[in-house]
Parts: sequence; C-alpha cells; structure tokens
Amino acid sequence: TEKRGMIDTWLDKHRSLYTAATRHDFVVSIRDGSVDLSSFKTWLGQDYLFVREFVPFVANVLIRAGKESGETSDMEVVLGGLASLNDEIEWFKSEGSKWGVDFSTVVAQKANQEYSRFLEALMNSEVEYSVVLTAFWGIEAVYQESFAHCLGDGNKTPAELTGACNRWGNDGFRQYCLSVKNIAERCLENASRDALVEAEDVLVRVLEHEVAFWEMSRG
Ligand code: HMH
Repeated sequence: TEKRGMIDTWLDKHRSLYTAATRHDFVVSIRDGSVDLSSFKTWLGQDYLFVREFVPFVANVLIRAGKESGETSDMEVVLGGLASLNDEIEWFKSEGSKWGVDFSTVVAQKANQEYSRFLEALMNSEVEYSVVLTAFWGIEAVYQESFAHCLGDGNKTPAELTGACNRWGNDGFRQYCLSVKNIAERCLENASRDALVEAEDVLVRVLEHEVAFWEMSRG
C-alpha cells in the first residue's frame, strides 16, 4: 500500500501549497503554545458549521462507494468516516460549551461559505467518483497532517487543546486517511485523462480552501 500514485505526484508538484495548508500559522501556534484563544474559538465555531456541511458530502461519497467502488470494503471505510463525524458533532457541542461558543449565533464567514459551495458542486452526479474521492482524501488529510504536527515531538500544545489535536491527529485517523487514499488511487488508475486533470485541479482547490479556512482564525 506504499506504492506511489497520482496523489503523491500531485503533492510533490504543489508542495508549497500543501505545506501552506498543513503548516498554517494557526496550527504552528497551537503546537508552540502561542495560540490566541479567540482564534481557537473562531476556528471552533466555523469548523462546527463546516462539519455540518461536510456530512451530506460524505453521505454522497458513501452512496457512490456502494454503487461505483470496486471493492465492498470501500463502503465500510466511508461509513467509518461518517460514523466519526457523528462523534465529531457531539465533540464540537461539548467544546462549544467548554469555551463559551454558542454555535446558534455563529455565522459562516465567506471562506466557509465558499468551501460549502465547492462541496455542493462536487455532489453533482456528473463529477467522476475518482475526482470526488481525491477531494475527500484531501479534506481529511489536511486535518490529519495539521493536528498530528501539534502532537509531534517537542510540542508545547496547551493541555486544553490536545483534545482537538487528538481528534484528527490520532493514529486511527491517520490509518483511515491512508485507506481513503488507497481507494482514491485505485479509482484514479482507471480514470480518463480528463478525470485526472479534474482531480488534480480539485485537489489544488481543496488545499486553497483549507488555507483560506485557517486564515479565518486570524479574525
Ligand atoms: C475545514 N477541513 C475542515 N474542517 C474539517 N473538520 C475537516 C477538514 C475534516 O477533516
């Protein structure tokens, strides 16, 4: 499963953008302990809204996994992702009360709205499954890489933020991202030239949306 595929090739080509998405100042500030708590609260509220929009996107991937994936285990991988989103929403609610963020009054900022519109466009049945899976992997992998960085050797992550970091930085989530990547790579192997061009473009746009999303935490 450590075979080099299209995704790694594209990540090499767009390395600086990938680094911008996975080593954003906000993430680095969590890791070095200098994080501004008002930034964290902004991120928390915006990400809660994002996750609510991400659920129907993942549900759409799940439906397509049942119909279009080559292997029966593909659907189970996506179902696992959907199940963890269920936990995630509960986690957000408890973090919201812990930090005094009332989600009912949080309004989606422009970057968040644009990310949601992008997800909606990917749910169009004309978008090839290999393209959707590439986006899905990118969305999950950016969080995995970012928050794992906050837990890496020598971190000074504040204790009250390790819950957030563990949520996406844990090894189970890393394995899940690798499973999604393997499914995406298998689909990309059989994709048309046009689909490959589109998948690369969609991956770049995911990374851009992720950078813009972190930027909202600056307030
Ligand atoms: C912005 N990207 C954003 N929020 C999330 N919760 C995820 C990705 C999940 O991986």
